[in-house]
Amino acid sequence: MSKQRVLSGVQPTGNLHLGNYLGAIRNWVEIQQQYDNFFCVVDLHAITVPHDRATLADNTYKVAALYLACGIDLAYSTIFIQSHIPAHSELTWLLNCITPLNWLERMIQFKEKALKQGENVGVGLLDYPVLMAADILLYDTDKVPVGEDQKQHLELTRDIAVRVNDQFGSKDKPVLKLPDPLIRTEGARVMSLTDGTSKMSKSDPSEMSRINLLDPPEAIAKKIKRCKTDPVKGLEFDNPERPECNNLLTLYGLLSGKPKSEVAIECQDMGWGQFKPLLTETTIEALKPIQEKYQMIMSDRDYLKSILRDGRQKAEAVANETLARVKSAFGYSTPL
Ligand code: AQP
Repeated sequence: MSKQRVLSGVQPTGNLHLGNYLGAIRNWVEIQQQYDNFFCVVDLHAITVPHDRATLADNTYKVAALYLACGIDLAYSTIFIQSHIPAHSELTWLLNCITPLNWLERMIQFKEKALKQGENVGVGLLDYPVLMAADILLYDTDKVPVGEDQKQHLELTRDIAVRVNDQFGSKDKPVLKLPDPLIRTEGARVMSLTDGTSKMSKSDPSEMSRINLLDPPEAIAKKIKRCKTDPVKGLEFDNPERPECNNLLTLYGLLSGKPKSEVAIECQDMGWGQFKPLLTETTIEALKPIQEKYQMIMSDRDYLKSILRDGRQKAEAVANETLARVKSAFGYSTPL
């Protein structure tokens, strides 16, 4: 029996942080042996908010290098760059034409990001989830490992696929495969260091709100030293009055590899003065091997480019086949 297909990606919109790692990439690494995996750097998504043309290409390579540094293994996984495969944009157009506008206007991420951009909000930001649906559906994906913030977009992807199948397929011959989200409970939502009620995010204007995977030890120490806490003695999980406490304990558990029950007992009598150095040391140690491997990969750009070239060829073959199937179902003639 062939393996089920997994697809996921990260935008090259800035420095990848612990949320991207614990909510997404680390889970990809853990499950990769069981699946046939496609991991893309979603650089078409990166221009849905104002971007810097001088850094886009470089950031894209850096994210690909981080995938490898975090443990993505080419024996099980294909890594490629989204914009190198035109089928992503073409399927987006076809899906746009069958997606009701009000489905997109309902998306929480659109509402949140549109608020920040005011009058300048672009059509691309509204259309982001359709591009994401195209990314997923092109690969006949079975499972999409993402953080909890992407759950609504996954539901929309399924709704779009159902609509295509209803309009252009038949019960025994669906056009598109319906994917399922794969969301871990622990690490699904890593919160900001400066506000335990909002998610850690690349676009937060405050650098102090996140720990980046490539932060040097001094920066990690400074961010944890200054992160928001509370005046209560003793540390505990799951107290809604103490969101920062829950987040920092969760980070400690995930980065140390200790189960929640063990962390709860270890930290129950600690004050912040004792806990913060422990979290600092654990974070630095957890990120060290990733940072070392990243430097090695980035010192050989030709090797990285050859991986991405191979990845493109493999991914493009699958994507083009699906695109042809959808175009035929929509009633298009085959190219002459
Ligand atoms: N705080 C988070 N906790 C858990 N998972 C997270 N992810 C992002 N933030 C957290 C997961 O990382 C993957 C890639 O995300 P993305 O870069 O494509 O876009 P995003 O979700 O919008 O991430 P950011 O950091 O918040 O970027 P900006 O600020 O540019 O929007 C996804 O699987 C996501 O769930």
